[in-house]
Amino acid sequence: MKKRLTAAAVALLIALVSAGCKKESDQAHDPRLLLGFSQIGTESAWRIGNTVDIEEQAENYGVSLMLENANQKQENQIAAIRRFIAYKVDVIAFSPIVEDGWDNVLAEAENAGIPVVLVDRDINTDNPELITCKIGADFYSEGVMAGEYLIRKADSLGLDHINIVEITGTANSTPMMQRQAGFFDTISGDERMNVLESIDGDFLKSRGAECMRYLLDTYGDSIDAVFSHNDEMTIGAIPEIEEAGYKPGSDIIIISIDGGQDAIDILKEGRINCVVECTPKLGKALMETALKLKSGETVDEVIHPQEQVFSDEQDTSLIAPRGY
Ligand code: GYE
Repeated sequence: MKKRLTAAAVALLIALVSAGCKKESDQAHDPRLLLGFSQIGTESAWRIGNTVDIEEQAENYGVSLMLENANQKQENQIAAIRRFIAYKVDVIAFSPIVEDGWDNVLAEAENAGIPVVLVDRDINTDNPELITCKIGADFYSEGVMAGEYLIRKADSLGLDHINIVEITGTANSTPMMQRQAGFFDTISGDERMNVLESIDGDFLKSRGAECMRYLLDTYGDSIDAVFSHNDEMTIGAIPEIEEAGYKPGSDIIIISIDGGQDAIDILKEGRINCVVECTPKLGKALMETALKLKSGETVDEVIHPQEQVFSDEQDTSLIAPRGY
């Protein structure tokens, strides 16, 4: 009897201990998807809007987000991706500041069995298998839309010659290369269009101002149009044009890309003529893709958001608040 009671007590003890252990380990294991995201930096309203959207959508979808800001440096992005691998995240996402130089770190992610999603920008690689999905705008089409607007504007003003200056985004970045290619391909068939110079403004407001000052000093009166690859550089350039004694929007045609609230407000004032939209709201598609990857579902290789053109051809007072 004594022996049987002892055995029952031991069995009960084992059951209690193992139930306790199970509970503890359940608590330690977070069933939520763990997503590592390396953001480029904070260079523009677009970028800040993109970060906020990704944070909000992670919250909405119950995704646990490890967010790292690279402060405009590729080496910081590479280090962040290595930390995500060491941390064994479920999915890695990043917005590559430039296209080249990612193969080694992405091979490390592949060896660790972690899928990688590109957000916003693209990379240049000999091994496209390193990337499972690309979520971002069609930058070439944005350049085309900017060029088409300029052609329509030349038609409506009856201009027979347009001297253009281009302030470009970060060299070797996807939006810089594709916006330029789309724009050039569109205007090159039009004999009225002449590009005086393309200059690197690095997507920064301060550089936009510096570039514009230089362009005005160099070409003065002969500038008819500015094509700027983002709102920040446009917003930097406009006061320089005004200080030099010209009216942006009438003396000089101003075309921008992004469509943040500040640029839209300037469009409404008539000091910008055209803003091609580039939406930073990529968070929903990112969360849905990451969740599918975690559960082993197939995902779309490329996801492009829908984009539009805002310009002085429409009633700009009807443009809804932009949210970034
Ligand atoms: O246009 C610019 C930003 O990659 C689409 O980067 C993005 C660009 C955007 O800083 O404002």
